[in-house]
Amino acid sequence: MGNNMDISRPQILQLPKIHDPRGNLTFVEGEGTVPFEIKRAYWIYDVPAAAERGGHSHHAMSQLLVAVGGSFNVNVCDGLDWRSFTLNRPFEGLFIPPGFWRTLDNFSSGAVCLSLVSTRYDEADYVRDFEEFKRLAKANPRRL
Ligand code: T46
Repeated sequence: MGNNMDISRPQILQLPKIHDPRGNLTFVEGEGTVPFEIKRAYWIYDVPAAAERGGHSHHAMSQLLVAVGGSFNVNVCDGLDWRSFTLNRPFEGLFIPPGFWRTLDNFSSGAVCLSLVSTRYDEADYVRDFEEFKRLAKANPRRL
């Protein structure tokens, strides 16, 4: 992780990759690799091709999303603008700080989305209403 990383913006992080003729290996090691302490991991899989996940923002949670298999898109909104990231490399992660709406779609067959996050699961941390999200984003602007 670069020391001059702007942790207020979503961005792709290059993760360590150990090349090996037996197969490659990537790891994440605490705050040395991601800009937050990892408190939880979950993964999303068996997603039908037309399905969409996400559709919310978080008050406090930071996360790193990795396509450990296959590919999918992550569409991020700051309340005004949208930006889409295609995740398809197991050695890249999309860092998303709090305060950004996200949807995930266009999952390939067999895609697996690993999510490393900074908080324990807490439904109160979710903003699941897009109009409420836009009101919050206007009051506390964040930029893509
Ligand atoms: C996010 C995107 C990328 C739990 O009980 N524990 C957990 O750690 C999680 C993540 C979910 N759940 C329960 C809550 C719901 O009853 O699992 C159910 C599905 O969760 P949700 O509809 O929030 O799933 P997604 O794929 O829309 O969103 C998830 C994360 O919740 C979210 O933080 O950023 O993946």
